[in-house]
Amino acid sequence: MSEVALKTPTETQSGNLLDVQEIRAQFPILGEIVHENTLAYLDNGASSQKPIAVTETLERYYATQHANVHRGVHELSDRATEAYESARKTACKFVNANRTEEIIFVRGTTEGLNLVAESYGRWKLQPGDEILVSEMEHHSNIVPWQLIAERTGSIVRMIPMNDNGEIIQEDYLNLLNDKTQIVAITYVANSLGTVNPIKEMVRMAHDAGAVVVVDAAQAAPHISIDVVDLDCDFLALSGHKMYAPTGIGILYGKGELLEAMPPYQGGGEMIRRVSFEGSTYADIPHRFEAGTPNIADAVGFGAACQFMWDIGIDEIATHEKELLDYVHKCADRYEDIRIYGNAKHKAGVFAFTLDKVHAHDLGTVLDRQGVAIRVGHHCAMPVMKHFNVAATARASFAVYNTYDEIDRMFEAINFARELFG
Ligand code: C6P
Repeated sequence: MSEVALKTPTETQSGNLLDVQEIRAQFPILGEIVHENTLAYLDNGASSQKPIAVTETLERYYATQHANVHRGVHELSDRATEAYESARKTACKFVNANRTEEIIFVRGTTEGLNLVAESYGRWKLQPGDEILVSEMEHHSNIVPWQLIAERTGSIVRMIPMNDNGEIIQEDYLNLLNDKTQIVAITYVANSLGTVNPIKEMVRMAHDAGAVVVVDAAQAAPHISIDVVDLDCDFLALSGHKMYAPTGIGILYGKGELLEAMPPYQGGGEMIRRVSFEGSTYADIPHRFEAGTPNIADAVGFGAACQFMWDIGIDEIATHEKELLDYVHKCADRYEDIRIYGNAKHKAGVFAFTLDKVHAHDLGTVLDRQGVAIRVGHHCAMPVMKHFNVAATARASFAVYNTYDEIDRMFEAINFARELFG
């Protein structure tokens, strides 16, 4: 154990811009007792908890506004349509898109990425074309590309990363060529926390004539997203990781691309005219929203964006950066902790293994102490392969987490060390 001077939690917190206790009071679930301990919820990368502002919005929506959207001539249908379309405007502002039509409500990042692969990919890809996907992607940003590659005769190529968990930019540049049609990259890697230089990577892809699809699932809770500044062509994110309900997310696409793309699914809402001679399709965004959408959770998504704005996304990022610095400093004291993901720019995630204790055993011991983390391959098997490990433990942070919870995690790790050591 090396000597590292740690800031005490109190000192660190006093320097904070946030009143974390006041924020915690907005999340009743954080007071839950788990195995006779107060919950320390450090599994936000999997899904964050929901503030009262979001749950009350859902209750109000169902109590006073609900009907189907875009269909009825009655007052409630108007209210529901107004609430749903107003959520789209909020989502548009959240990613700083130019036009609300560029925002498609989807179930989450997975559906957003599949939509792009199925619609844009099926339309554009020819045999021999190449799709570049980084080694640190979540399976959601690998498998849809493999599926469409199989059907179109195109090829998925991996952009490698180094042992710090950073994309090797030289290799990326070398892989780009005139056959590259699509580059699919994550903004923040869920298994490592790496923040990728998206703007620069988009510029390089565009120089090669490729479009860029950004997986922003782990970025949206931590980083202010600006699709105009990034100049990405598509960007997908999940509401449930950024304080919104489950089952809702957004896909941003550049208007001129979405307008030219074929529909993804057929059904109500997405058509202009239907006949047995053939059908024509609605304008964007409705062309890509077949069937009754997830109205209530879209409205909840809008409330979650407002929740984050009320705190300030930069303030959230600063607080989480302090937590991340703190957890790294704590871990440095132990020689038996190996950290995965030492990129220069990181957000939200601390992934590690403990010598002599399997990640799953560690997760179970921590759970008995009330500390919730995630263990496993994190749907990023290529990352596990890179580091030659079957599973890691991962603590992932949200705005309501505290230094005290990190201390509790290390106390629980000490306990596991004693049990298994
Ligand atoms: N990662 C995690 O614990 P969905 O399931 O569609 O909301 O998100 C999929 C997804 C896509 N990309 C990244 C970078 C992600 O982290 C995730 C979800 C969770 O890390 C569940 S595996």
